Amino acid sequence: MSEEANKNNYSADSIQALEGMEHVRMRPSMYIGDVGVRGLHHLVYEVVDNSIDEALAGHCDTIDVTINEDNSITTKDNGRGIPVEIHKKEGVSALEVVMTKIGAGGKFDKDSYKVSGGLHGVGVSCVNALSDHLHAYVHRDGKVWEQEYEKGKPLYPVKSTGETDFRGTVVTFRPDPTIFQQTLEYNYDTLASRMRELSYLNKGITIKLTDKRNKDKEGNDVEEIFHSEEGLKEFVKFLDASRSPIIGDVISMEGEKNDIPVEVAMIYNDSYAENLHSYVNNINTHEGGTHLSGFRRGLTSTLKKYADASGMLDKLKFEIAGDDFREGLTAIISVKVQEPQFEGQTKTKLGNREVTSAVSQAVSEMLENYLEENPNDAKIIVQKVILAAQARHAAKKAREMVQRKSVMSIGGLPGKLSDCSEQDPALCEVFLVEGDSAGGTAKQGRDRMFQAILPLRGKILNVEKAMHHKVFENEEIKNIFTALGVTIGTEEDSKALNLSKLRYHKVVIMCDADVDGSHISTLILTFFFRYMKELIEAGHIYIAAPPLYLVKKGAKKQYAWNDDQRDMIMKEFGESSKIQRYKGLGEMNAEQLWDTTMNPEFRTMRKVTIDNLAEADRVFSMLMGDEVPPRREFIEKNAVYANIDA
Ligand code: 0RA
Repeated sequence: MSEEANKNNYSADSIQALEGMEHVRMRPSMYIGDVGVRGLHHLVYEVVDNSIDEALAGHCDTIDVTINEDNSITTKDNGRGIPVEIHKKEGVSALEVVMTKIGAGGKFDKDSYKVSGGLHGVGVSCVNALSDHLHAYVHRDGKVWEQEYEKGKPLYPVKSTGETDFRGTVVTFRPDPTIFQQTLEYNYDTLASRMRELSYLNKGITIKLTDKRNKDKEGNDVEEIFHSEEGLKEFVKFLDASRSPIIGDVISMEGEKNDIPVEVAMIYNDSYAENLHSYVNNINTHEGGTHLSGFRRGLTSTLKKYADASGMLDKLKFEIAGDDFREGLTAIISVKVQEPQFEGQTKTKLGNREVTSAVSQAVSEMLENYLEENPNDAKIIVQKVILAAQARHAAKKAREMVQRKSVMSIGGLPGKLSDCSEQDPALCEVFLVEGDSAGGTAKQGRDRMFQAILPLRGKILNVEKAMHHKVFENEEIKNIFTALGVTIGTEEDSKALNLSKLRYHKVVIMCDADVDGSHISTLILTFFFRYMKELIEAGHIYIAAPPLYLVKKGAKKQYAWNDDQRDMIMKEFGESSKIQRYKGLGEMNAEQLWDTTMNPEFRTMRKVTIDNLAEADRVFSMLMGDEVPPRREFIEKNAVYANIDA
């Protein structure tokens, strides 16, 4: 429809708006990714992003997010309030336009500093379309304005309902159960970790999260306040709390290059892992992109120049590679880009070319200054880089050994692997089983057609604290690599895993349901997270869920996976039912293990997913790092599976 026709044809236009909203309801995944747990939480992020935009524009500093008792969500900000006057083009209140027109996005003013706006940038109208009820309150110019909607349709025109001293926007929405069929239940921790992340990425803003469904010891609503004065600098400290820094403080900078705001914070620790997290407009760019390349380029060139000039590299017999500069580095790069181009499989890779040099220049300047002013730290960093280069050479040799083995056919498979007969990897599963005896039971119990068993001996190596070549030399880890058939790229910048030869599309970690077992599954998961993240991201990693109890009465028996289930079964069976608590897989016979844990028809397995990479990184470093108390507390509180979805 042309602009001209648009102006004089409100009704046609509102029909179009309606069609837009209908389209969101018909194809919700196109707008919010999916209609499962992720999509449900995405609704909250979408609304909060609008409030963050207000904050970035300098009009808002406080955002309240409340999970109500009925799992509806209320957000409140002290921004300018969504405009309510009649929108010239549409002939209705601007509030109604913002709430019912897909793509209106909210900001009519092109010059406004809008850079946030959600992963899909779809706007609050999308949330409205996917809610069976939404109530908007605008406090503006001394008046309260309201409008309610059902499935995105206004129930009445915007009306003024009172006076107010407050200024801002309050939105309550209830996700539509006919859309979100999998679950309507909000996860407090998921929302909390996103709000914490947002508060670090946008320093100075206060975000309060309240959960009205749960009370603390005093009987008050569970509540957390997220606020960061130092932004990324604090974020890095938070992520690295369980690691030991080797330099005095977090190196940080913030500035603008070619109109692109760039913020960077980084620190070196005594681990061997590289933890880079990058954000564009507050969105975690899992797949990296031009800003990350810019960071790498700036870091490498500046450190290399410094190291060369220092003479410390003179006796080194081989070249230093880019990777060597990033061992033990934790860094966050955050840029704001007006028109971001997202590429890649999950559309989380920044494509804008101009960003590379902006970030690279900013990082170079920041680092040059720092190295100049902190010669001791500079020396420590260069020494660490040299050590990393030496270790890399050793690791390369070890890795080539693994690779040579995995290229070989059956002869190269680990002796302990009991393979399946099916050839199509899409149909095959491999169980990584704790201990040889449970391995034996699993081997008897499995369906050998499509299920393979790889027993792992005792505790596998804690990769969080091991140098790379130690990891590749480890017997159990070599077995995992060769059994799975995956290889690692050897090219600089393409350490990517080669999944094309993956021999099983389901890799199932099967451990005892006790503290030791969960520790071992965490060790295995840590290995996958650090060395085969692609397997997790592609959804190939699962955790088996063996039952905790067997309830028996006479000939009747039933398994229970938690205390509630156990109690229900006991009630059903009545007096004198007997409970057996399974302490380990070893207490089950082959048939029981098949029935409860391995048979695809009856088992429950949990697919491992990563919601929030930065948080997962922090959790793994904490669980597997040096400091015992936070680990113990975490394991006791969360039984390890904090970041694992069903
Ligand atoms: C459109 C225009 C303006 C602000 C907003 C929308 C706005 C949207 C949301 C959503 C949640 N909180 C919000 N706060 C503001 C600009 C307002 C003006 O120019 O006065």
